[in-house]
Amino acid sequence: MSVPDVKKYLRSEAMPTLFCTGCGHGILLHCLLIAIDELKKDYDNMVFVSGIGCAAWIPSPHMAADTLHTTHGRPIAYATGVKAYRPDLDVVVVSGDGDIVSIGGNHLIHAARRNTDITVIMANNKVYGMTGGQQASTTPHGCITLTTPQGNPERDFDTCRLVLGADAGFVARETVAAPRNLIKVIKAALTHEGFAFVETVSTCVTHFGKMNGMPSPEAMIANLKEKSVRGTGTDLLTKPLEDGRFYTGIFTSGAG
Ligand SMILES: Cc1ncc(C[n+]2csc(CCOP(=O)(O)OP(=O)(O)O)c2C)c(N)n1
Ligand code: SF4
Ligand SMILES: [Mg+2]
Repeated sequence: MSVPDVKKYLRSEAMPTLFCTGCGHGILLHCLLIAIDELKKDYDNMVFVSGIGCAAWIPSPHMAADTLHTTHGRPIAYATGVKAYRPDLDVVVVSGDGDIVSIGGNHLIHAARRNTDITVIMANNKVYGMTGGQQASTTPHGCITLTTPQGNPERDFDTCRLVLGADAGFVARETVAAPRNLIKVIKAALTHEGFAFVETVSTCVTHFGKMNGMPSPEAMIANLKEKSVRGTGTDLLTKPLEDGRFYTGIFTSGAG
């Protein structure tokens, strides 16, 4: 299998990436660029919007494109403004779970409800990575974080289910342990007309993995492979799995 050379999409002065060794955000960046290349997208017609956090660094500073590095929790609001003013542009939000569904959850559900024609790629590393690994609304029940040393007493959001409940037309989840599938999902999202949501599961190696039995990037990848269960159809999301397992795939790609 040949892999496209994506260096032309990157700012060489920003490489190597700012991420910790083995962080899945780098894999997501690579997969996004391959998807753009394989679709032969006009890079000059695309705008990438992020908030604040490690994941928010995926577009900026790494991508040699028009990028908006905005405020924590608000990338979807900025992206909505860009799309409203310039509907001809392809607007893609790439940011963290904290940005998109914790502090930014309100913008997420309303963009889904309105069927705003943007693609939202949420890098779900299960914590607020940049600030030291605090518990987020995506931290699974029982997991140890900086702020839940006895284990998280709360349950986490299933963000795919949340946006589906707000009538999102395209909803998918994939992990960084399945890059070829992740590329396919991103390609499908980028070609979907209307609101498209992709959750990319990629646990934070530094702040989540080490506290929850995944001390290395290899252990994180092995865990994601073990826990992800492939499937399609929206009814999957109403049947949560046990033992930390979760569904991956395109759950819906109909009209929003
Ligand atoms: C309004 C506001 N609240 C809090 C912060 C502090 N802050 C910066 S990054 C961040 C966490 C980012 O988490 P996430 O979006 O999940 O990205 P990650 O670093 O995990 O990839 C927080 C809480 C901030 N910059 N602005
Ligand atoms: S702190 Fe976590 S999310 Fe941030 S770069 Fe390191 S491994 Fe990635
Ligand atoms: Mg996060």
